[in-house]
Amino acid sequence: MPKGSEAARFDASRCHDSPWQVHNPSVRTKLTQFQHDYYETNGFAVILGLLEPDELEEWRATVDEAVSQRLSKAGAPLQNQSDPDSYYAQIFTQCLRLADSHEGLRKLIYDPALAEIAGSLAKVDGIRVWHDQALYKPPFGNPTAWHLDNPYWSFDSDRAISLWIALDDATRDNGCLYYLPGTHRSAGLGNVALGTNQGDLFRHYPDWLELEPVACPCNAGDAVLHHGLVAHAAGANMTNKPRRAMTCAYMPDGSTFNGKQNVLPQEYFESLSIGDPLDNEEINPLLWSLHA
Ligand SMILES: O=C(O)CCC(=O)C(=O)O
Ligand SMILES: [Fe+2]
Repeated sequence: MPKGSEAARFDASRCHDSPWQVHNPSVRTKLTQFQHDYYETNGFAVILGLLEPDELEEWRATVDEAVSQRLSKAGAPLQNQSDPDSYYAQIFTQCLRLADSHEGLRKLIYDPALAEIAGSLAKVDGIRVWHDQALYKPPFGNPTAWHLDNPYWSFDSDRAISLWIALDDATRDNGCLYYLPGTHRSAGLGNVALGTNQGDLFRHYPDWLELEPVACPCNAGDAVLHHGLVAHAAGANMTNKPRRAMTCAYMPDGSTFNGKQNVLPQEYFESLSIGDPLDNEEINPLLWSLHA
């Protein structure tokens, strides 16, 4: 069981016996005990080689197409490019819930194998999709400030989890992810909007200033999973090429409604009362269940 600062270091050793590496694509839903223990302790875990080269090509082509479609529709909701010159629009091109409108992407995102990976790492009985999102950091794009994910969303859980798949190599130069290990265990409701100050989150959590951030550089086709309450960020893109990533945020079946609208359609939002369980099969389908 990895412990303390030793556990926190992410060492992307790509040797054949690396505990982060997928060895056999047909059993990639079974992560190593090391990955499970590391996630429990630190709130994030890496899967090297999640996508095979031909799968990576399919993901790239499908996500690129879905993003172009979304951006080509004037005034389309669930994207952040209405003012492309704003600081926020230059952190990343963010397109949410692409699986709703792009069938090819829906097939990729609704893959029960991915949900099983998320559900087994999170140690829950059932996993529902919260939202997918493409996050393309543009050339010379702004950094992604330190933040937590779950406090943005409409349902609360201490076991929400996100899957972040690198479609390009993500490096310290172009905006790889960074984590503050173990913060999922001390996080509260305090959070920040993604703004121009990288460190605003630490106003809520001054004790976290003592923690050493862990960088997670990874290759295209690798994936990182993180707990909905672990503090994370991404660096600026100092290169002249985009850093593309496709993500899916998952919530445990039965997570509880907290009154925030976030990405919920108006009618469904208005029908909910605080404390209601996440159980809407149409909007947040159950993608994997331990007992299925
Ligand atoms: O890709 C990024 O820059 C940030 C990703 C992130 O915050 C997330 O996936 O929750
Ligand atoms: Fe995030």
